[in-house]
Amino acid sequence: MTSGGGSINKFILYCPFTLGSYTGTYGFQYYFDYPAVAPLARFIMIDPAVWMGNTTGTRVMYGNGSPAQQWVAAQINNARAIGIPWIIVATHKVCFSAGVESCETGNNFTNFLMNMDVDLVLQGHDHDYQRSQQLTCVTAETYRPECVGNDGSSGLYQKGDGTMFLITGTGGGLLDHINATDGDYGHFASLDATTYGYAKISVTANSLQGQFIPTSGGSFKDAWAISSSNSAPVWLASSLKTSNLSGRTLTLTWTPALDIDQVSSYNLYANGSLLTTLDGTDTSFNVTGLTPLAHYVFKVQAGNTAGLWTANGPSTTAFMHLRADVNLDCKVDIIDLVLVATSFGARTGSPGYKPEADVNSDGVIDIIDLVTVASTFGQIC
Ligand SMILES: [Ca+2]
Ligand SMILES: [Ca+2]
Repeated sequence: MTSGGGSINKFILYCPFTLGSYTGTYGFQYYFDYPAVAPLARFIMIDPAVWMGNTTGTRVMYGNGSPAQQWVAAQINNARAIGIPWIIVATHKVCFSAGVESCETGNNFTNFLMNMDVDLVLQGHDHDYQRSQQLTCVTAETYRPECVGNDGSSGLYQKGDGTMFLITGTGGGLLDHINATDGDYGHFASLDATTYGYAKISVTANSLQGQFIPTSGGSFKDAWAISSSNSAPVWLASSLKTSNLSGRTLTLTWTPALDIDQVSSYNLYANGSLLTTLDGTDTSFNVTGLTPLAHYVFKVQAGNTAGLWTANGPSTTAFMHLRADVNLDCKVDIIDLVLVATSFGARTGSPGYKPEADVNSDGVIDIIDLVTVASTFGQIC
């Protein structure tokens, strides 16, 4: 049925639809709502510019006035009428791209999707990864600053500021390349052609959150979110780390959360109990009064001026002890010094290696570990 590549009929045969029910013709032009009950997103899966035979004349056209474009409009309007918050359209081919492919789906159809306020367009064809700005208009191969609703540089977009296009052609065929001199290049906030992987997208009533998950080739990552104005802050590529660990104290440091308006507060938790509430500009805190030789799970959540809080903030664990207290008796003394000396020279995997005597955890018990014990000699928890 198609030329120049794979057969959609084989795809249909070996990848049957498993997400409940759909409307239309699977593999060609159809839609489904997710989740099936009380749906949050409508996925409209269509085939603009895909060949149905062996000549360009068999391409499926979605240009202005075409029945195919009218079908898409009807499904978008219907989704809005029944209260589905997110509209996601998927096409195999692309229009604007900084990869190797040209505008096949058409400027008219691409502008139609923007005029219909589609939130997200998922695409392939180009063997690379490209996350666009939020755009309200496009002319392929031309950078048009007046079309930019949100440039996507922070990773956080606001729902309604334009349509975001996500090309994830990073599975299957060999990766191609990104062309930084392409006329469309400026309309993308994140691009890569070094890493195979897939896009993971989570949907709630107030936000779409996406990640590029690398699987092989390189280590490229990406994270983004589209939030509505009544959304909690979001954590993109977030982390919470500990440092300066001692028997009763440590320092927590986190990457900032993002908010359409502003992050106004952070809540820190230890083993599920609120430790403290901090200002939204803070990104670290010295925790005191902890229990020596106890294990902790620390977590941070972000709140905004509307009083909405994240629930998926980053977390980390810590075991409270003096760094050089090898035998964990809450004292750094001659016993610890002897334990390090006894294992001196041992490396990971060798018989004499004792991880607890490798004070700096670098895989070898050496002078650095000995000096660490000596320099903190006499400390107690
Ligand atoms: Ca000790
Ligand atoms: Ca060491």
